[in-house]
Amino acid sequence: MPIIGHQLLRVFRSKLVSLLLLLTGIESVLLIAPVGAAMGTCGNGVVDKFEQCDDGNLNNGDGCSSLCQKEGENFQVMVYAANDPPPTPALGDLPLLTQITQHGITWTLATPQRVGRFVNGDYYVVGQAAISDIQPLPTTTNGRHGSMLNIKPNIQLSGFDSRITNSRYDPTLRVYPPIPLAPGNKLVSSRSAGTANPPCVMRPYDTSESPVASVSILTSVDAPQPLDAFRPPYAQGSTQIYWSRNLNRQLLPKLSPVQNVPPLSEFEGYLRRAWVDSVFFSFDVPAEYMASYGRENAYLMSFAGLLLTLSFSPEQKEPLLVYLTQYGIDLYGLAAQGHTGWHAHGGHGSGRKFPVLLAGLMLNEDRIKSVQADFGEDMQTIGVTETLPAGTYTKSWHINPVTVVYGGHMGINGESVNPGWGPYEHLAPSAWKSTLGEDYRRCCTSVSWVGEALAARLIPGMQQAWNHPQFFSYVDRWMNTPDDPRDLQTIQNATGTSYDSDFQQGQSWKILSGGGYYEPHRTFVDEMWGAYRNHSPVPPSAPRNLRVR
Ligand SMILES: [Ca+2]
Ligand SMILES: [Ca+2]
Repeated sequence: MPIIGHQLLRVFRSKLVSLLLLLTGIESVLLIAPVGAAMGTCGNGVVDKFEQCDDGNLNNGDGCSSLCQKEGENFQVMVYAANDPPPTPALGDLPLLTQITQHGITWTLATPQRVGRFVNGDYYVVGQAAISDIQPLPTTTNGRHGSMLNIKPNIQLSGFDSRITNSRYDPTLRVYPPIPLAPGNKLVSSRSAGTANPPCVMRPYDTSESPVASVSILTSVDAPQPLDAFRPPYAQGSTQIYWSRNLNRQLLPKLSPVQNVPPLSEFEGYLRRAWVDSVFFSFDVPAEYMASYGRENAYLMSFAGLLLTLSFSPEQKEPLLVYLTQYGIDLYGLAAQGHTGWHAHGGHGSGRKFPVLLAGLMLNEDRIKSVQADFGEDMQTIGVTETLPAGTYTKSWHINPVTVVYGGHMGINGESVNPGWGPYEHLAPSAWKSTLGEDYRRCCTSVSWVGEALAARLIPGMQQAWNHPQFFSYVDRWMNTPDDPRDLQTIQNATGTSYDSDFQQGQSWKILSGGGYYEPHRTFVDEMWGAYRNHSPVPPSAPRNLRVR
């Protein structure tokens, strides 16, 4: 009975509000929008299903919105289920706003607009709108705080900030108020760093190359969205909207934690804001929260991906799951619109395939699962069919009949770019044209892949969807086959380069253990590997056929 009573009260209040607005002539749209039909219990003072808060009123701007969602940065990611789907707000239920502020960026609307939020908290406006002001204001003189209307895939240029290096800044990509928005438009607005660029995420004593601090995205849609709608990708032309009710959360394992488990909140913090990832080399990434290098990107995916395999409750996992899925949707949106991907180039191309496949699996979307794009992990892990030619260098990790080699600095086709930038591990070190590949194999790729490969093994279906078994074989080889000292000595004798224990096989974290890298919980991935990979049967790692020269 109380529920019915509340609903009646809610309907009464809504009609009263409608009537008052109608009488005062403020809001004619309410004539066609059944107020409160979908959100019947908001305003009854009780936090009901689908509500983040309920302050007993339908006012906006007091911390709890007319949709009973927490306002501003307090917005809460909720678990929505397909068998009990969330409502789609009526147009008149959405807050009518003239200003939207997110992550330090404020958009002012020329006229009041109906404003909703996607499941991750990002904002949308319904229908045509005009942005009359942005703060901080995009500057015309020195090129700070740039906004772009939609991101054109694969042009490798950015309009965010004139200090973006390597000729990747293009002022013609910038837009300035007044900016008209029509459904399908995504206004990607940035806030520039001050005189000093922010420190790197997961590499705190280095400064990011990107002068961009943070990015917020305002999307225009043609109608109010259900409460569980993901933001459509920021890539120009992408309009697909997925729903979090369809997330296959039951696929995620519920493993017992290991000793050093990072807090979910840390990785939610990195991933909550939009990861804009179109320009290769990360020259324009929002550096306050996004990794500035593929290695750190893959490390971050490793930590976050493995966190999702642990025995947190669905409610605890949901924010991180939603943020990671949104990143995967955004990356897929770029690839689907012609972005060629994140190719092998040292460690720069790592860390993108995992979030795309996670999104595909979680949303059971075949198009995403079969994404076509370059990924560093796949270009840098190459299967080798033995038997090796006579006289070929043989390392202790060779296991007949099939093994894998590192693909080199630019992967399988690297030799065509620069001598020594392709596969080299099948050659004796004395025949290596460069140690560049080996340097980056040890410093900047293998170590960061361990966690994402393990997470992909642990999430049912992901290893299959990855569709590149060489990656998994390679990571097994890296982790389960310690460097043979004789190999290291041979490399040193031939090239003059020695690799100390921070750069050796069998671990994922020693590079993190000093020199300004990520310190807390650095052994998490290795502990997870020990608990959940070493227990599985692995190929024999016993040295055989050692040293032919
Ligand atoms: Ca309520
Ligand atoms: Ca309120």
